[in-house]
Amino acid sequence: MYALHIANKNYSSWSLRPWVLLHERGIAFEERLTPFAADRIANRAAFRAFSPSGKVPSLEDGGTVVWDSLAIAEYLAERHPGVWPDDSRARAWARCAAAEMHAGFTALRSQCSMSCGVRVRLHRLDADLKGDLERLEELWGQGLQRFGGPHLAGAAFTAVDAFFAPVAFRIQTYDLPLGAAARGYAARLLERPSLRRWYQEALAETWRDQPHDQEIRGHGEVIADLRAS
Ligand SMILES: N[C@@H](CCC(=O)N[C@@H](CS)C(=O)NCC(=O)O)C(=O)O
Repeated sequence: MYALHIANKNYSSWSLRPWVLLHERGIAFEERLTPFAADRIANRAAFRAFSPSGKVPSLEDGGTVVWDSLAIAEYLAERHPGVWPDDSRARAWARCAAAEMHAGFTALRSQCSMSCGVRVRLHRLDADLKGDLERLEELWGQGLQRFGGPHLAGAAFTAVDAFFAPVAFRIQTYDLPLGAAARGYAARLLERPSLRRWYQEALAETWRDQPHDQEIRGHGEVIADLRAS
């Protein structure tokens, strides 16, 4: 059976991508969660026990280790149906959109760090963040319209939806100003049993990661904390 190494569900946006993809495709796996250590050097050393980059997620399949979320999606796609859309036009679009998320949206990722269980009022929406939100809205609108929804590349949940699942949590945490179509898609994602489960497990965590929390406080005011204390 696969083993998926992840970190804290509250904070680890990269971990969420393959975790939700495995759940949604009904692929059996064992979850191995290692919480972030406050000391980043110690953290890297601890994570290197199961991931050559010292980062999560990392998937183990017998003697094979796959240590990047996009590489994990491709590894799974070689072994299981439905990871990417069946239609080749939808598949090309989905791969581009997932790769754009993987390599881009840097203002969204850095200014709206994932923390599922808190609610934050941002100090400002700077031009970079506005630009990312505009692009997000354009991209999601295009996918939903072109492939008919309710998922980004058609009727089925595929890897591209998994790549944007952390953005749905960010929209909820930061109440990001987006139009009805984008907000509706994010809400639909968060209603899925897999993401509800991730959310409940994130809320139950009592670990706090100072570097993440500090980053969040640098960009906004925490107005609610719904996590277990
Ligand atoms: N490109 C990698 C990024 C992985 C990543 O940055 N993971 C974060 C967790 S959300 C991490 O392990 N950070 C620990 C560190 O940088 O020390 C992927 O897609 O898997």
